[in-house]
Amino acid sequence: MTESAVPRPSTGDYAGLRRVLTYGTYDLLHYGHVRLLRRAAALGDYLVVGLSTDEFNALKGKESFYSYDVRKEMLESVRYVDLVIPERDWNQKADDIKNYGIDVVVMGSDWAGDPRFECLKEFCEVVYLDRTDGISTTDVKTELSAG
Ligand code: C2G
Repeated sequence: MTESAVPRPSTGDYAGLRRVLTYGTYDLLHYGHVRLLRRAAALGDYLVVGLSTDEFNALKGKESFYSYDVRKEMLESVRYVDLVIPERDWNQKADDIKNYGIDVVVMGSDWAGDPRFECLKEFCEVVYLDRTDGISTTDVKTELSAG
C-alpha cells in the first residue's frame, strides 16, 4: 500500500480505526522483532512501522547488514505490518503521529523511559512491551562471524 493510500481513522470506513506506530532498524529480521510486531499489532487495527534509513542508522552509530530497501521488503512481508515508512531522524515522530492519525506508539522495553518516546505522551499513548530475551541482531552477527 502506498503512503498516499493510508486510510484516515476519522473519515468514512476508517472511522474508529486504532492505529499503532513503532520504529526500528529491523536488520536480519528475527523472532524478537516478529514478537514485538505481533504484540504491537494486537494493540490496534493498523500497524505502521517507521524503518530506520541507512543514513539514520549511521547517525545511530549502526550499520545494518541489509539495505533499507531489503529491510523494508522483508518487513512488508510480515502479516502484522500494514505500512512501512522511512525513519530519517529523531525529530519526525510527532509529525508521523499527526500525519498517520496514530493512537499509540509502541516500543520494546529497552526504550522504556527514553525521553525521545516519553515526550510523545503529549500526542498519543506510549506503550513499552517486554523485549524478547536471548536474541539480538548484534548477537546473531557475532555468532555467525565466530563460525
Ligand atoms: N526488540 C525486541 N526484542 C529483541 C530485539 C528487539 O522486542 N530481542 C524490539 C526493540 O525493542 C524495538 C524493535 O524490536 O522496539 C526493533 O529493534 P531494533 O531494530 O534493534 O531497533 P532500534 O535499533 O532499537 O531502533 O527511533 C527508535 C529507533 O529506530 C529504534
